[in-house]
Amino acid sequence: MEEEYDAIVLGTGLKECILSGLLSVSGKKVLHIDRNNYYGGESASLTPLEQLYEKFLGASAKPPADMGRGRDWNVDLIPKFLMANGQLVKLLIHTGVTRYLEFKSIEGSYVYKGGKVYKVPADETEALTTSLMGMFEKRRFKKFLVWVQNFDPANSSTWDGMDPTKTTMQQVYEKFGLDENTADFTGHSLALYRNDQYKNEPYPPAVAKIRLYSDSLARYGKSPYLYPLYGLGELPQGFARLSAIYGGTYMLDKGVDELVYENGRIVGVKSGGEVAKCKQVYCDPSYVKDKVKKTGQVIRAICLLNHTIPNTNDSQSCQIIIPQKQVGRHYDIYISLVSNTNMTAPKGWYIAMVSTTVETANPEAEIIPGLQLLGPIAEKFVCVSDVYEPIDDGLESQVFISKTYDPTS
Ligand SMILES: *[C@@H]1O[C@H](CO)[C@@H](O)[C@H](O)[C@H]1NC(C)=O
Ligand SMILES: *[C@@H]1O[C@H](CO)[C@@H](O)[C@H](O)[C@H]1NC(C)=O
Ligand SMILES: *[C@@H]1O[C@H](CO)[C@@H](O)[C@H](O)[C@H]1NC(C)=O
Ligand SMILES: CC(=O)N[C@H]1CO[C@H](CO)[C@@H](O)[C@@H]1O
Repeated sequence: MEEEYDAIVLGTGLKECILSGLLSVSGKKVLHIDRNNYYGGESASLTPLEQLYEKFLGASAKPPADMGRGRDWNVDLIPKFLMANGQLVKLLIHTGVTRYLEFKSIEGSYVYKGGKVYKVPADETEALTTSLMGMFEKRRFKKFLVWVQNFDPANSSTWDGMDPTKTTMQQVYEKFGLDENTADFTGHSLALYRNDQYKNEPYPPAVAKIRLYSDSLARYGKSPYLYPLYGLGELPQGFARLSAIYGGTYMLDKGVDELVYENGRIVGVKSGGEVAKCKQVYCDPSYVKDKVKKTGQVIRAICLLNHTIPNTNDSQSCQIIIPQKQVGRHYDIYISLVSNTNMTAPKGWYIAMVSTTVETANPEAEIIPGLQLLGPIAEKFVCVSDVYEPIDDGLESQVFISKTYDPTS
């Protein structure tokens, strides 16, 4: 380890692997280390199924025989869907990582209102046929969607008299006469905000997020979301391969003793008694406990089902968002479902995830509204994890730390 690296990346979570891929492509000399002997860190996909049982229920726990072959399962610890027209997909195409992966479209996008599950209406046709709203509200919502589609920050005649620098999103809802339920599903299941703060801010970012949703939907039809075959864990590996092609070095199963600083600035990483020199470090919070603060907790329940989720038109994969207000909370509850269509479970089996930001001392009770939508659950694995973020921006030390994954799907 005599040479000096431009950057050392610690941890092989998705964010870290994207970084090392991009750094390598831009000509930087990168060393990538992970203490685990597998890719993905906290966001790994576990396979075979036996690994999931061992992790949550102990070394002697075994899945029942009717769950099929263990290696037909790829269970994401932190499942995430990709917006078809979003930044990550653009990055995958731009870097050519799409060569190593195959994606499928998620079949449905749903939202919870007043105890029931509804398909999310995202274009003008769907707006007019949805049972989510009454007849007059549908027309107002359609007018709103048309305005969103035409909005151009550079052309004041598309503003409809609403100054983008001064008008809040709440005022936009009021201008179109949209009621609180419509605002609720627009903000949470189209714009994907996690709470209601955006309502008091100027509207252009919210409009851009709604546009992203409908443009993504327009690309594939059934939902705006994509998901890799064999699970999200394929993504970090795709970026790792990219990095390797451009000369990046990967070392798995290698512990990190400490980060070495001179005058408050990073100069190397010590591992196995040796120091590898570097100019920068990029890492997840678990490698730098002294430079992060805990900001909350996330609860996630991985649920194995032998059926699709009721009221989702038998969708083989889908997302359901439960907006906070619908169940008297501050943060939304997210449900995702993947299955055999995505090569993550044997035929006839489904993997659902229910997740949210913890708000009380009894997190398991908080996800009950989500669990109740799933129907009978064959097996449930629950985990509550701490959320960390860096205490500074890293410019001085040149140690750049990512945030823990949020509960969104
Ligand atoms: C501005 O928007 C109006 C209304 O949509 C449109 O007719 C006009 O062509 C646009 N002007 C420019 C310069 O894009
Ligand atoms: C699903 O599992 C339940 C038991 O949890 C069982 O009663 C039912 O028959 C199973 N359904 C199918 C389609 O296998
Ligand atoms: C339900 O799914 C079927 C088959 O995929 C599709 O033809 C139909 O339009 C869907 N119905 C609704 C209400 O989405
Ligand atoms: C690309 C791919 O492997 N698609 C499979 C997804 O699952 C469906 C349904 O089980 C299969 O028919 C496809 O071949």
